[in-house]
Amino acid sequence: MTDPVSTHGLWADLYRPTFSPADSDFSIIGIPYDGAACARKGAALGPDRMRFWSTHLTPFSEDRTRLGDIRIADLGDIPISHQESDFELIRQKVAGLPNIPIILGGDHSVSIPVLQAQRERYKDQRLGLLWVDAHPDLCDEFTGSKLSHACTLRRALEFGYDPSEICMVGLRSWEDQEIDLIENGGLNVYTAVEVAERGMRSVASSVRSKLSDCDAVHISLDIDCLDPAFAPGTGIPDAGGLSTRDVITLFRELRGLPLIGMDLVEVAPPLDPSEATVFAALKIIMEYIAVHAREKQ
Ligand SMILES: [Mn+2]
Repeated sequence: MTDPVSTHGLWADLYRPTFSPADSDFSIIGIPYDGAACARKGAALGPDRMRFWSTHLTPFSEDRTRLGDIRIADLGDIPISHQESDFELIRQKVAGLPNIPIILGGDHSVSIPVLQAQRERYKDQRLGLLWVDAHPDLCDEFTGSKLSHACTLRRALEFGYDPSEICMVGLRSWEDQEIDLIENGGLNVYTAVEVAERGMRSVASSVRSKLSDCDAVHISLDIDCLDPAFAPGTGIPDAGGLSTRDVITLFRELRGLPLIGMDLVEVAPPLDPSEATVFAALKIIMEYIAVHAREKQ
């Protein structure tokens, strides 16, 4: 899992083999699956490359928050051979965690059981969802499947997520079957254009106030939220997207919110020989961890 030139241990030294979920802040689980991706595949290799390069990260965020007191349990991968039955295993695993899950995709379909598990863990509570993606993934069915990566948020609505407590940031690509929900579904939509024109500070502050009454907030982040200039290594790169800086600004503004987990999906290392996409994903994960570390201090 490490290479001879590693400068740090796995997950920037925040992981120890002896850490268990019960005595750690975060559980990392990889889901190396891209069988539901409709275009270019490669996201199945995301978890492996993210772990590999995490050994070159330092245990600091960019504002010099020390992450050294954070403990990460890495529970390895859940492989998928049969989507329906193995998604049920993911749901059970995540639902039983005593700490904060960070789930590494895989294509965005792997978030379906994660969102279901989070809904279960926080049932009867106000559960907000921050959806950061180029796409709404609100299709009822796509390429003949209800478990397509284009159906993830649609399934989440069926699990009982309240549209008024869902904030969608970075959207810029639509399927016809999604338009009615986007325009009339009561979701909080902040398109990539709006971020470009208003600035992320302003958008993030709106997101923050929308989610401020929630008891728990999950983040689902598709790396294609970023402009292909920042993250070309993804199945469907869509121009006109967010900058990595925008996402870091958004996360910084989440301070004080009850963050209870994140999935980060669609990182496809074979589609980006520079591996900048993997490093962008790692930066986002470390800044997410830093939001928690600042609360803990
Ligand atoms: Mn997407």
